[in-house]
Amino acid sequence: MAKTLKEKLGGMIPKLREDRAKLMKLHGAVKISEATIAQAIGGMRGIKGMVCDTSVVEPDTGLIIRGNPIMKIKDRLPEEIFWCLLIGKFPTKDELAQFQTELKRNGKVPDYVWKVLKAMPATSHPMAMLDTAILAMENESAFRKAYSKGMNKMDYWIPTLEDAMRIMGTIHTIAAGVYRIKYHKAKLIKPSRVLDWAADYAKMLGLPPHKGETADMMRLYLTLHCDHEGGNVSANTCHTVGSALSDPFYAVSAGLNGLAGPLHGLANQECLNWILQTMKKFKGAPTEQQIRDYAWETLNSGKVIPGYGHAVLRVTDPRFTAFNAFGKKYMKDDPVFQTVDRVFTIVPQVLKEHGKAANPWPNVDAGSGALLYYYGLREFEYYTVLFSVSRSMGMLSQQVLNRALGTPITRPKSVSTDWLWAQVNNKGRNTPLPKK
Ligand code: HAX
Repeated sequence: MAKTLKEKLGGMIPKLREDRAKLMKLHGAVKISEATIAQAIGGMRGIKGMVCDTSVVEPDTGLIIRGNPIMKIKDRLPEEIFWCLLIGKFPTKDELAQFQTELKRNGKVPDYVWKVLKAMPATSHPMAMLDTAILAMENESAFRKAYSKGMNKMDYWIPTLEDAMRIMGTIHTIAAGVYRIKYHKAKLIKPSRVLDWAADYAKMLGLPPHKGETADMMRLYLTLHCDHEGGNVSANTCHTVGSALSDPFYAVSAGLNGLAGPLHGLANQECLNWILQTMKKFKGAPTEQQIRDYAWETLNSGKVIPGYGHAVLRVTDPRFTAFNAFGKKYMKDDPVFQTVDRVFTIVPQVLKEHGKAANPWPNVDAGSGALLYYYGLREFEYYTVLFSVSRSMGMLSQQVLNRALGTPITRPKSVSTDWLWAQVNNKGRNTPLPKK
């Protein structure tokens, strides 16, 4: 019989702990980063001050999951990706089958969660609904129960993994329920006993199957958004909240609240909105010149062009490339997809001329909306929920590993503006302080 995820992880943890302890003891004083005033004011961009082993994002290559560039593993199932995020290798066929069965065993959404969702105002944003549902489910937390009974630190990862399985087992069902409740799509569709995670999600949303293409698109979507190292807003928030030993329901809900911001995950709803506005303005798929004009109009009105730019990447996001290739294969004549593709040829030039964005290239959010729209998911306010279902894999795997390694509570040092001025003057600059 294949090993379970818990058995596999349990077997790895002693060595992970030993290696971490050795690194701390022998090399803890090695300097890895310095911070400037610009970085302290500018969102700590580029300061290396946390550890994340599930994935790395390099400016010139994009997302790498446990050593695998995302383009090489884009056709893997999301369940395989979750396993790999945690274990560092892909599961065997038997391990995968067992893991999928275990996820289904964790798939019951408590009735009170549906009641909470149905009680929310009709105008609630789908992200507020999803995050509320995850938080409401905190009542199920195995970590909280074990902690309040008294638990050895060495065992923290065990109920954390149980909570992770519970969240992974239910989040797609909850997310589909959010969609059907929010957009009045008749009754909820129950999870299947046989479908994989992504195909089941597509089915529970009630999307037409398009001869299996919708499920394929969903697998790709959930695989590509799975993780993006540790410093982005959602991962970092989840990490910080979890570091206080708040259980995964608290931490993931908090991380997802960060994902709901327009500079982060909400950009995908903003992106399709921008594309559709362009099409509306020019009555159909716009020409290159029309896109150029509209891009300048957006920039000149002090707004950002959603889906372009990145805090770390300095090339076209490979995840955008993967979505674009899927679109070219299945919907090359679709006007929304054609507009996305045309925008890709124009907007980077415009952003370069504009001269502000450090990265003029598209990020993951620039392309995904056109695919969702094509397969019938037209409520683009909902798109960040799909992103969240996927990103829960990264947040949860990071949290389980952090509990296994005993990562301490996060507590960076903040400084006051006066202190910054004092540093400037201590360096012999003697700049007069601004008047208060
Ligand atoms: N359109 C217009 N201006 C842009 C821009 C864009 N797409 N991207 C960056 N800029 C501007 C910034 O607003 C900033 O202007 P100010 O100096 O006036 O403040 C300047 O260029 C420098 O910013 P940067 O260093 O290039 O970018 P940041 O690291 O500060 O921010 C963002 C990265 C992703 C937030 C930014 O590029 C942006 O706002 N993009 C549009 C929104 C978006 O697509 N977000 C999704 C990102 C991917 C993600 O996290 N998904 O979840």
